[in-house]
Amino acid sequence: MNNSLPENFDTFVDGRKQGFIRAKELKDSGQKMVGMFCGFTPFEIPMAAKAATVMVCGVDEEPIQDAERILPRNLCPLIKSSFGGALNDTCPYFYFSDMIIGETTCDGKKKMYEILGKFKNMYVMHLPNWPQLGKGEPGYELWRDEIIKYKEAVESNLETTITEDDIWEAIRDKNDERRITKEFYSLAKHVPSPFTAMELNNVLTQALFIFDREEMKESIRKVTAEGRERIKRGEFPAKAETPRILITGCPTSGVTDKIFKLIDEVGGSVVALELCTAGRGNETLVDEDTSRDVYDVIAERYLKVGCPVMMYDEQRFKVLDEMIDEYQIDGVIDVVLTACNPFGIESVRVKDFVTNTKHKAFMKIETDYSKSDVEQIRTRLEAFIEMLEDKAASRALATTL
Ligand code: BJ8
Repeated sequence: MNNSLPENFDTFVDGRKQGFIRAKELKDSGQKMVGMFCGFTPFEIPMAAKAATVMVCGVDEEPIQDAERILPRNLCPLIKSSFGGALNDTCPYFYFSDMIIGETTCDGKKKMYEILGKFKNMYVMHLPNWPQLGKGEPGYELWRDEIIKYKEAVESNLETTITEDDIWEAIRDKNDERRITKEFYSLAKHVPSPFTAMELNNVLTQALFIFDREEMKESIRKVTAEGRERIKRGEFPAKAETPRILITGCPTSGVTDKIFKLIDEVGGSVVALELCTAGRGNETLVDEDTSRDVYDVIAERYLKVGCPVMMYDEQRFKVLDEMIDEYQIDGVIDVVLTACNPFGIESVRVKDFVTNTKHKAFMKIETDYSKSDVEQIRTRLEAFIEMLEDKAASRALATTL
């Protein structure tokens, strides 16, 4: 297949950087912007206030040095990079955000927010780390109340009023985006996948920086159409017998080149992402039944984000289970950012599930935002892909018989 990047996919290359100009234009036009860190904070609330939402998680190595003047060095790079970008105003998204929403997920973020809140306008949502989270349980009621308090904080910070109708409209809009996004990445179920790892990842991570919602959805529809065309024409970046990889673990936007680019280079095919940008954040919708309580439908849906920062969470394993089967996965790579306790500790369980329940190959990559381990990771990935080749060939043969 022709390796030059088709125009439709080009929209998503460097989308985060291109978004700087878009964010400035948006602010110049008088629209508000809300910075967010996490898939647990309901996007629908700032959207209902007609504000743009932007992910402010740091993805660059440069701000880390500044962050380490205040934060401990032995902290996850995502936290340090985010903090450094906010500290020196080198991250335009922090600079343009009218308010920042944090959440009590991991200890590192929680404690960083305490300091960040001294120089940025922050609101922190409290997540319930309780074993029982069904409706009527104290944990559930706490979470529903938190969503109402969050709505009130957005209203007072953005000096606006949010009606229930505004929230229902935002629910439909966000669900629509989730459906369109899932339609895109589900094309990778095809054997072989019509996308390279970088294409798949770029669309899923960079679409978030197109703030005009209709433009964003249209751009995703275009790459979905391009994917369908490739399948129809039989033009694929990989072969049926290329090892099919699922990526799980910590957010990967700061390590894209070490994971997605390298897997493309060493001859694997990334077809599924159990990450916040795909399986973890898109598989469940908010119930659109307007006869129900609007805060209940949001509370319910956001408790289904399968992330190890929550205790007693089974959702991540349910999604992993389904994705491994549906995407015909040969091997799972668990990416753990240095010093991330929730994902680091849960990696033991993920390995056990992948190898002993699903009988698939497993590899853990522990890394940070530096470039020092690129060649070491390349060598490990080469060996992993090579190890999978025979099994992948048998899998491909079995599906053609
Ligand atoms: S829903 S994945 S965005 S918490 S910052 S836990 S890497 S030590 S990010 Fe996340 Fe929400 Fe879950 Fe998604 Fe570890 Fe670093 Fe903490 Fe992190």
